[in-house]
Amino acid sequence: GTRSVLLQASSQGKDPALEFAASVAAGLERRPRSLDCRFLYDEEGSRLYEEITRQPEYYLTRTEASLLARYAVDISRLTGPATLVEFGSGYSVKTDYLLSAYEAWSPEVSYLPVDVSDSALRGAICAINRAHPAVRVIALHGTFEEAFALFDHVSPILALFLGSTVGNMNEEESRDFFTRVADHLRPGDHFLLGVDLLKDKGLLEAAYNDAAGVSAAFTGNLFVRMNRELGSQIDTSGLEHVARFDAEKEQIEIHARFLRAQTLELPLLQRSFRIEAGEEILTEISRKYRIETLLPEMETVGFRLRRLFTDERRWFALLLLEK
Ligand code: AVJ
Repeated sequence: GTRSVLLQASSQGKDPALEFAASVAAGLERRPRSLDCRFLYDEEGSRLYEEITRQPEYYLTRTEASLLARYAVDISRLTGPATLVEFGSGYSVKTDYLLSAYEAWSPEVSYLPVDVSDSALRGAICAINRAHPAVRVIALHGTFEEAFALFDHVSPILALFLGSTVGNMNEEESRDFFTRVADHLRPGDHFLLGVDLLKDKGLLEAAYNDAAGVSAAFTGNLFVRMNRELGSQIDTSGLEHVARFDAEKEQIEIHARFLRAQTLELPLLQRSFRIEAGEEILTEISRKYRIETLLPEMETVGFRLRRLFTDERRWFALLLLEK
């Protein structure tokens, strides 16, 4: 609709392929080797993740969606009218419940989704224009960091960080991120945070190793993307998806294991990397949370809890926080 816009964040001047190559090179120089999970979300990766969310083993999205369906109206009453700013919005499927609830205050809700996938943002704009014609969508294609500039122009805000996306960040990264969110909100603004809770290892590992193989395809797609965009010349049939729960770190760790030795080329940087047979490259972590440790962390950075919503099995939690 004419009320919606898609903004491209500051990437002007930078060459995306060169930035991608530099990130891959930095990751392959690290020990253990790892890649930035942000690059999992090209058009095909965003589509595959959406397919993961529909797998029977992947309880996260379904559980969070049922919490939002049940509590969206309560959340909107607790915050009052607000502009919704969503970090890592993807296709904005779950946001639908919140948009409906906030439309009760006034149909002219503003919604600012922020994502690194512009295909997902385009999909979200189409779906929202259809389902919520009065909602004004101002989509930002960029990183979370680039989104903070928007905060100064909007008030009051309900910032959304759903789906346990925070689980992709390590402890230090998430503390920095929460601090940045708190610093950019004003007193009376809110932050709705969705987190996957610590649970039985079998259930966790099943969620990241679905029988249909969609999780494996999602991991493999990162290398397909590298071949296409960077000319990395990886034989992707020689890769295996490995996801296991580290009980001590309380996180799922996802790797691509190289079944055979290969050389990964980065012609843009004129570099190549030897990967040994059996070597594993970390593509993502997915941290699992305890309310009793997360809440004090949120309080330390300047939030107070308005309400905690969780399901009967205590698999997933939504924290409604106030600045
Ligand atoms: C999008 C980060 C929430 O960690 O559960 C799912 C990503 N990767 N299966 C998660 C993911 C493989 C997902 N998050």
